[in-house]
Amino acid sequence: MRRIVDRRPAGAAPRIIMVMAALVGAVVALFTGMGDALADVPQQLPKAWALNFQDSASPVMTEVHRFHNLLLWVITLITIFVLALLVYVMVRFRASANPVPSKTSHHTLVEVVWTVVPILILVVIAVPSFKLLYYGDKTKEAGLTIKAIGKQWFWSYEYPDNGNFTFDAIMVADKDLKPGQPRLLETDNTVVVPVDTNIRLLVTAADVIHAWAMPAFGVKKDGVPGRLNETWFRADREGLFYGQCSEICGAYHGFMPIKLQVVSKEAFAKWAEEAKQKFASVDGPSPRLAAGPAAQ
Ligand SMILES: [Cu+2]
Repeated sequence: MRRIVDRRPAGAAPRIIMVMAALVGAVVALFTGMGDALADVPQQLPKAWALNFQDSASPVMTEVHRFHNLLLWVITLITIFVLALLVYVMVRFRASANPVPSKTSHHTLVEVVWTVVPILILVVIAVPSFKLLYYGDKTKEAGLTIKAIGKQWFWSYEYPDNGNFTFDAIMVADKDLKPGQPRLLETDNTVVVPVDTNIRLLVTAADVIHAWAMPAFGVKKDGVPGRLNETWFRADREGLFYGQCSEICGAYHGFMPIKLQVVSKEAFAKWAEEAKQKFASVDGPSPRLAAGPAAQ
């Protein structure tokens, strides 16, 4: 089941109107810069009543899918086995068929089996589990580093490799949503990353514990005040992806979403250049201070 929803209008309008609309859109995009360049792209969103995880967009999530499928087999077989044993015992040893119950209390072979077999099952699970844990831990070759800082109740981002600019991403309120923007997931500023690039993600927090979670990338990392946690992802396609804070961090925990756009490497370079001008530098004075009387 594909979960990428193309929000472009369906082809019901006459062709000439569609062509004109496309032309106008292109001209508008040309003149308004990155704001519109970021619009009108495929979105990957959670769907009501959907089963299973979101489609994977990063190698770690692909491995999470694989590990989940292995566990699903293991748990299904164990459940069927236990259910079959229960049914067998209920029928075979029911009171009416066994007026005199057995007094058996030990059976060495059975006890060895029911100790050793679960250990073997756990070992079978542990090996890929630890491999996955270390795979998702950090990347040796990062093409880009991004720092996400959880705050009550929004995320701040820093791009140390691209001029060390920083910006906040605050949720867009329901009344301000534009058509096609998902409720509780849209933010005013977008985290932008290049496609097919290892992104080193550093996560921390300024006040309480938050967690930066992006289902399509298999990322869920706690942001702990005073600590710097690390993880990574590599988006395999362009588009808009959404996540949320996944640590109950206070009254507005549900209102600090993450909106991330994956773009081509060229588009990212262009965006980073513009962002360097548009956003404040981590090393520079705070724009709020600079604008106020205290800056004199
Ligand atoms: Cu939070």
